[in-house]
Amino acid sequence: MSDYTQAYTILADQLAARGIDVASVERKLAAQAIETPSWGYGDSGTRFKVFPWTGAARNVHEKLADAAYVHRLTGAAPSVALHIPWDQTDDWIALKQEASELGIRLGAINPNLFQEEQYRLGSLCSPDSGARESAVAHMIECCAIMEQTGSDILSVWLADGTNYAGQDSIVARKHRLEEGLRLVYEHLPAGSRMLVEYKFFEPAFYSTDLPDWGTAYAMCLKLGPQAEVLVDTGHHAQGTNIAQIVAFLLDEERLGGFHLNARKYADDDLIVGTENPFELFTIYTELVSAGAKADRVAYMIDQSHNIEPKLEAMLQSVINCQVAYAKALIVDYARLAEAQNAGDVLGAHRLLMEAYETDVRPLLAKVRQDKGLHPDPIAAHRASDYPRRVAEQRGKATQGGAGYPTTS
Ligand code: PSV
Ligand code: MN
Repeated sequence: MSDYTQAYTILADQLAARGIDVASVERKLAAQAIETPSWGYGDSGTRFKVFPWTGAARNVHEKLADAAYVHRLTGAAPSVALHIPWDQTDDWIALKQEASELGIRLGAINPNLFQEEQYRLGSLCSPDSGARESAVAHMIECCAIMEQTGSDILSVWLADGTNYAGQDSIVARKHRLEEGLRLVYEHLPAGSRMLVEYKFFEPAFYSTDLPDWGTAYAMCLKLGPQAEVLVDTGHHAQGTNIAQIVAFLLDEERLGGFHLNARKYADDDLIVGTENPFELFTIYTELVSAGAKADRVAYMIDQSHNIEPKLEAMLQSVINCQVAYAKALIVDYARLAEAQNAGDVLGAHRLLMEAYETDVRPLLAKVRQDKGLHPDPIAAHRASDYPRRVAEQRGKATQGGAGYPTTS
């Protein structure tokens, strides 16, 4: 959209007529920040095939450069999450400096507890004490990395579980999980948080040690105030009401953050807001309704791009989050509360839909232009020579590239 100004004027007038404080909405949109994942910039695929992408980032430096590019175009992606050891470096201070020179920050640190031989039966929950000790040591090493990078989130996801009934004691595994997380918790840098992520199945198929938000929440309560739940939107059974989980955790002040993506069948890791635009909107309405309780929430994308161009996919993800947030910001919450209290079932529903069906793109275009950005990041990207330059410099891997080789 190049000429959005007329559409913006009409929209701003309509919103003002609905009693919406447009200037306040614009300020909130200007402050929106979404962290992108280093692994989303490298080659990735399914267990069937990794299709190498010409220009995909091959190492952490190229991933930082790509993340900085996404931030330059959107003004809304100021940090990048790292996965250890995929993004291992021998000089974290230098990497932090490199990020800062590129105009971004190093964000959440994600320990990898699923790619070593020793984790065949799990990591923190494994019956093998050696595997458990390695997992704890790796997570403590990640806490030390956080001290150097200035990261304030340790993002914990375990692939732990069992494949067959009777394979291991579910209760013994629970006890090992508690013990392992407790040992790591003690090493969290001051002021930082451990975000505990759950996922209902995969790679384990019979039982998963952290299968749902309730289990993650219970672990966080046992650990202490620096532990909070991470909701990955792709980690639920079909039909789960994620907005309800979000509302509960926000109210309990234990929602630490998100891994945003879209899913249709399993943990598909697709572009957020493609399959699930309405779900994303309802999640954002809970966040907006929660007011200050949502201030601590970290918004992180967790996607792996298999057949789509990686940079454009990441830009689209950020944009889709902006759209969902903008729509949630223009809900008339006062009238909504009145309708709810009056038991006006469909009146209340229509108030939400009124916001959802509003085309907020002119509003976002205005916010971007106010920041000195192109009003349409996708158009800016398609006109940019950055993708062509990196394609020339980096070429194409001959087989599955560095980073995240397979997703499911
Ligand atoms: C697991 O599927 C997951 O969602 C976890 O968040 C990991 O950190 C991420 O993917 C990358 O492996
Ligand atoms: Mn995730």
